[in-house]
Amino acid sequence: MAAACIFCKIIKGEIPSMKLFESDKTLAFLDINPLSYGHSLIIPKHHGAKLTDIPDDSLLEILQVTKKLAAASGVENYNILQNNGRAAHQEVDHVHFHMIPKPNQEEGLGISWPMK
Ligand code: D5M
Repeated sequence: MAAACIFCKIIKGEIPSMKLFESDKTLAFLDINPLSYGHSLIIPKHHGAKLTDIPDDSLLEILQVTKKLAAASGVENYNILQNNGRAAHQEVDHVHFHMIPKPNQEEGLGISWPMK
């Protein structure tokens, strides 16, 4: 944990979030500035700024959770995005994966949160 890190504060419950999933290694919650309805962030509880700072088992669980999150929400079209470094538009220095739904007319907006 890093005392000044906003995502560590979310993990510790010191600032609020819309939690979707939590395990001992992983937390998923809604992005505060969504690019689309259901835009969520999946993060390791282990603090690290860059992808290379995160243990492989934690990265594996993040992808498993991301997959389940998309399936549980009924979203078939989505982007997974993970930014490293300022030049790559990383704003928060705690590794996070964006899951950004791309709803279309066929899917509608029948997204069910939180993930069950
Ligand atoms: O994306 C950082 C993302 O983090 C950006 O989409 C906003 C989001 N964010 C920042 N603060 C919060 C809180 N407090 N709750 C939820 N989401 C938050 P990056 O890839 O670093 O550009």
